[in-house]
Amino acid sequence: MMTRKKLMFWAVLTLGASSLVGLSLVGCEETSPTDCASGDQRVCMCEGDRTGLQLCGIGGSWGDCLCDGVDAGVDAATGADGGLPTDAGGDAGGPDGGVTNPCLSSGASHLLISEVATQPGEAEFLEIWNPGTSPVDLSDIHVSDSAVYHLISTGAAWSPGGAVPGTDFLVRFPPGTTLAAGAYLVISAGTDFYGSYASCPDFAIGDDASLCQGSAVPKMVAPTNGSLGTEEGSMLSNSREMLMLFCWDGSATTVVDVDYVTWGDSYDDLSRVDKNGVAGYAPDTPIANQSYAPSIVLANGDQSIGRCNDTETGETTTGGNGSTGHDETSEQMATTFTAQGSASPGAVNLCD
Ligand SMILES: [Ca+2]
Ligand SMILES: [Ca+2]
Ligand SMILES: [Ca+2]
Ligand SMILES: [Ca+2]
Repeated sequence: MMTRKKLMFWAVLTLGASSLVGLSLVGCEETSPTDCASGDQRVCMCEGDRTGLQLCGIGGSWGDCLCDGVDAGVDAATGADGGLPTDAGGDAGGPDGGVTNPCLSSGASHLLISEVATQPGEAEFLEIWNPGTSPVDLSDIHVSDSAVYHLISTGAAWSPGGAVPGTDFLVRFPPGTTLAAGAYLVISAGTDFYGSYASCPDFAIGDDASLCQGSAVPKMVAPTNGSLGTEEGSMLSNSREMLMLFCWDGSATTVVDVDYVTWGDSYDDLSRVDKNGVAGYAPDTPIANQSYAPSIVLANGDQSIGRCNDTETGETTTGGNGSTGHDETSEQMATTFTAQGSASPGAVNLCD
């Protein structure tokens, strides 16, 4: 299914290839009427047949074309000025590298993986937290437990490796999903969420229909070359695993890391990621050097692992693959995640 954004992307690219060159549309100050939804983005043409990015503003009007991340000028029709986007770094061309990846300037950096339950199988879930003071649009936000999640931007077919790929997943939020300031969101990966927590999750992964108190639980979306997984109750490995929350706009050649957690001391190259040597990325922290969250020990009364606050202790803030240049794989997860005696899906962690 093509999203509205993708349709626009292709429509404008097609137009650009056939008719924009030589028509004095350098800068492409868009004067078309209100035909978009606030927050939509599309490619526009800049001088020298390069592409820029155009954002739909409040009221449904396309704003100015941003070329090299810089407003190309004042809109001739409206007199409005599109302003300058913030370059969050990470692109290749100095202050701005040409087409601005919207993931680099979104509020995605304010999202955290806040709690994970790996066992028993019926109780598996992951929780996402927006600790910021503004709502965050989750339309381009993906989550995966696969160390090769980044291959989605290359168009590679889903191939997470390992013996049982049905226990791995790469999913995105349904377009238009937002997470309010301070809010939590729960994705069930188990077989009996209500039976475990007496509440319903916000979303579910896995290929089976999921009901909670008689109502269908919305599924996360499996993008092209992604997967919902097929092994509910065995999606989140008890012993060693990773979760990467990441942003991809569906067209950029690289993805942007948002938050990451790995657990288990007996790691392997499927349970921790290092994009060292992968084109377009900075090296991550070598997997042998990555700090890791504790595993749940049921015999100790553990129900989940979770964050007690939003401080990403030890995380390198520059030169990484994150949305604001952070190296998400450098966080001291042994410090920031602790075993929780009471899971709190959808609510602030008790940190008991
Ligand atoms: Ca498990
Ligand atoms: Ca898994
Ligand atoms: Ca982090
Ligand atoms: Ca919680």
